[in-house]
Amino acid sequence: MLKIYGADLSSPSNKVRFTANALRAEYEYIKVSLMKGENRAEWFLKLHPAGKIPVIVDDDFILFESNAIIKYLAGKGKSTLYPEEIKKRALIDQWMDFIALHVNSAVSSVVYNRVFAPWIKTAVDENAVKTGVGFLGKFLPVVENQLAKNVHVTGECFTLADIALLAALDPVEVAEIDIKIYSNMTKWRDKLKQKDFYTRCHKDYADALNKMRTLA
Ligand SMILES: N[C@@H](CCC(=O)N[C@@H](CS)C(=O)NCC(=O)O)C(=O)O
Repeated sequence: MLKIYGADLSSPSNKVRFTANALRAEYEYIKVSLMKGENRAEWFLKLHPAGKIPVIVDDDFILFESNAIIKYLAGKGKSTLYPEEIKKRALIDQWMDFIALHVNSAVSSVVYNRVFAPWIKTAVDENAVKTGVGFLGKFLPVVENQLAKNVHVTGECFTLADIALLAALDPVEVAEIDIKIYSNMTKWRDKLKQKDFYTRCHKDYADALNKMRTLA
């Protein structure tokens, strides 16, 4: 059976689980504790030489990088989440790259410095927060404009690009990033958060974080 190695508070891991759920794929979810350094253990470094989650193992096939993983899963299932038609696929790739490079990286940087760094008592990089918030102010309006014109990120159909954006935005409340000003994106997000693929695996980011805080 497909194995997904990840963690509840990892957006890329959740992205993989959202996709597997949307595809109705059976899988085993194996939690890897970054706090305990399990990602640096010898057994895990055999799966990912840089010690990062998520990773999947599908029989004897090992794959890391969440976008590569979700494309593989959707491709294997011949799903409309990632259609074979070359132009449709190119547009999904375009938005997935945009989300990874301009949205997810900025959200991650703000989350790390506003939430995780103080918690693990590491120096907070205020400049990184400022830069991250600045990038979001520049790039989220592009997504908002796209969602003002389309039901989903690439048009009418729900695709991997929607899953990628949903996962990237998951920590915004915890990191106190205000996205309510983007009404179309908020409407799109609220609707998708009701869906089975999301609710089935998702421990609300804030809940999971609070639980970890009480264990720390
Ligand atoms: N680009 C990668 C990002 C993976 C990543 O940075 N994962 C984080 C958790 S969200 C991690 O494993 N951090 C542990 C480390 O870097 O030591 C993906 O999309 O899969």
